[in-house]
Amino acid sequence: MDAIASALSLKENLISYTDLKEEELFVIFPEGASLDAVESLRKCDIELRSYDWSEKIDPDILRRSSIIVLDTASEDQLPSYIFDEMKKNRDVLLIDHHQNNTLKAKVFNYYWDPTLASISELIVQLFDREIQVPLAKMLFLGILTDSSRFLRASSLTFNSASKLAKIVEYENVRKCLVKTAEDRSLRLARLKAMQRTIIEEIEDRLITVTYVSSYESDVADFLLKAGSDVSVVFSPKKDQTRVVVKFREGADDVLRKKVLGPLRDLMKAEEAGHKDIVIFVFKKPLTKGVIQKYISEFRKAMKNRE
Ligand SMILES: [Mn+2]
Repeated sequence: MDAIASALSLKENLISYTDLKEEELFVIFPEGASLDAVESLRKCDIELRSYDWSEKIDPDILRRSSIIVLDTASEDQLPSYIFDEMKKNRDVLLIDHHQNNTLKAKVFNYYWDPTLASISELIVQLFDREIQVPLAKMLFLGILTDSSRFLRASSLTFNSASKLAKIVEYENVRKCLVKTAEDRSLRLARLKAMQRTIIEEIEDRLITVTYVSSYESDVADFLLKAGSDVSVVFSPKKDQTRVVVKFREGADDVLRKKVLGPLRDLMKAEEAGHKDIVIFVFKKPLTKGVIQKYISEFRKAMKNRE
């Protein structure tokens, strides 16, 4: 949604502020539009088909053009003929906000700002005249989707949203967001995690330990919200096992040591993170049975440190 809104709005912008003509600008969505995006737009009374865009472009036209690539983090999101042209074309500009962007190292020019919650919020700032209602709705949806409804947001996110809220009713746009299939698997992961959660009490503090195969970070947050002081979530992946540890704000060092010490001894894994989040990456996939054994050893070790 963010990419669609940004691209269509940028085109509009370039037409109003430069001498570029409508027919000189091509909007390409190489992966098409996602079903969720189309559904959101439909609920907001916007027909994406009524806009001028395509999934492909003639490689000859591409070669003779300046290229702006929006909201794209890696080359797998692009067909190879576009990526190959991007690598060669000096007149290319990548604009992105993804934390892990591997594409920027491969192109001549980029603007990369991972503090942006969305590209849409950046594009809103480019307009200095009224934004048309359908584009305003799209940009608002782009911001809402990428910021997880303002869960990740900066002053720029709010500033742009506020500009849009003067053109379209926030409540009407919010209603256009669709529940994605992901929502269901996320809910399932949370419920499974709850079912498997064990609760330890150490000096009045509540520590929850569980395992899920995906959404471990979200599940760790969820367990904090549910009341834990520390949540420890094991997650077996194809070629590694991750353990996400999240502390409630204000957790003290004693508690940190009691939880992280035994995990370090047990996992002997690479560790990254900051104050309230620590992630261990163990370079081996573990089966559920082995993870359950690790969890019970971890419990014992925590108790022994008491
Ligand atoms: Mn985005």
